[in-house]
Amino acid sequence: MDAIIPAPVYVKPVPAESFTLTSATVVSATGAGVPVAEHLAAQLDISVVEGTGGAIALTLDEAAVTHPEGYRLCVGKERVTLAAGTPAGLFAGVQTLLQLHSDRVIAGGEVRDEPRFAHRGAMLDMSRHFYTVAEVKRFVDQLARFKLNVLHLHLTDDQGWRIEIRSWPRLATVGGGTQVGGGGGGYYTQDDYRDLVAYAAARHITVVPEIDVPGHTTAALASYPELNADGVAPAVFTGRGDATGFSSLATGKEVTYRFMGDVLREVAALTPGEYLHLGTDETHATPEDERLRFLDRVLPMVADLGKSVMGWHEILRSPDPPVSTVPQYWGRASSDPAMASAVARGQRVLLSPAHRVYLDMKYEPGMEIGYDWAGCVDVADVYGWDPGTYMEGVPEAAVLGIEAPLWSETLRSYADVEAMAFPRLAAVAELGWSPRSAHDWDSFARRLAAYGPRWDADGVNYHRSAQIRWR
Ligand code: TNX
Repeated sequence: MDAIIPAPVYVKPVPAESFTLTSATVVSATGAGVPVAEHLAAQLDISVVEGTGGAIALTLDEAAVTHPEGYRLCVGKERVTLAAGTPAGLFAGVQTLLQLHSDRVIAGGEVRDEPRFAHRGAMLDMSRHFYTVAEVKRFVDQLARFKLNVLHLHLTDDQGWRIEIRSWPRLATVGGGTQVGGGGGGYYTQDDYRDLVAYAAARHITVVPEIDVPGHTTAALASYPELNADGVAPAVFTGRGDATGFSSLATGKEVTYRFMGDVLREVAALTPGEYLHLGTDETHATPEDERLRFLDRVLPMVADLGKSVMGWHEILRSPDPPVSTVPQYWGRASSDPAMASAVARGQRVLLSPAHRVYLDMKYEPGMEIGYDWAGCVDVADVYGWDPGTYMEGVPEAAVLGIEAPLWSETLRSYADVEAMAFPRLAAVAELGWSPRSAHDWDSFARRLAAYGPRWDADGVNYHRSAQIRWR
């Protein structure tokens, strides 16, 4: 009961009331609760009945909670009851229940819980190194355990275009043909992507696809000469691109807008979530006046598709973006006038300060993988800030949430993804979910150490940070 990550709002352990699973234990649910019950049943190797009579009973009841993702969990000797107002709330409660379970015993007591921020995300960069659908699903499974609810996919960059666009097929077949270091590469067909989105949705995780424009576009430029200002396609790019921001779509050509319209339409049609991410970072190769004109034409395309825009915080350098536009702050300053004025005009923001949550930074000097341009970022650095007070002029109510990006230039395999993501994402999850009053490094470090065996059991290649006393 006292080891849950992220820490719940309220926990009352009653060890004498622990519940023991037997071969007869069933989980019950009705209506939209049934898929959540099935998820739990698969994890505990028990069965589901429709109705209200299971020894483990899941109930949809809006009156039981004060937040759409909230839940109440009571574990007694005879019965386990979990109530929430939505399937997402039940799913969050199920994650808590699973953390209370060990060796067929569910620790007794009561939990009441709800999230602090709406957006609790991680980003995977499959452009610099490609990850298979199976690998991304594995990652999704691990996000779900910590109540993370957004997966941002960095689908395009200089080194690779990773999503099939039927009206521009060479993007995937040419632009997706390689990656950092050469060879390899790959792309998701539209069916692959749909499958991934559905898999995430079943775990109450929303996919935010990123099409990074107008810079970071060599893969597109190599696929179609007409997208280049000089009409000549460059070679595909397999370097790390440490001097980033060297490519640009031809923002002065009409074909570029036909391209953007087609790509955004196809991606929007595949994406149930509210947001499309347009990147817009490091556009050093795009003249600023052309960049503004480009955004002035492209932002309304997203609105016309019924979606809202996310972008790296450089998106704030655009003429009057819709108030729904969410800038993702990746700087290291605690004050940025553009962010404060965005908030003043009603925009909400996503926080990803690089020295706190960039998962491609090394944990400590001397690691083989990772960058250190934002410094080394060990678990205590990830844990040691408050998104609600981090930025001047950005009060907690303006913070949509936090997100930890994992850029892939230096990564060699999916095993490296796990080492960089875990345990740091557990700290991100606690910052995103738990009330500030629960924030306590010593408690978190102890709970994290206790979590290690669960990662071992899942076969997760987590990094044994020296800051934690792993068992
Ligand atoms: C900066 S953060 C980038 C990425 C790189 C990353 C490496 C951002 C919006 N752009 O293109 O992969 O640094 O840490």
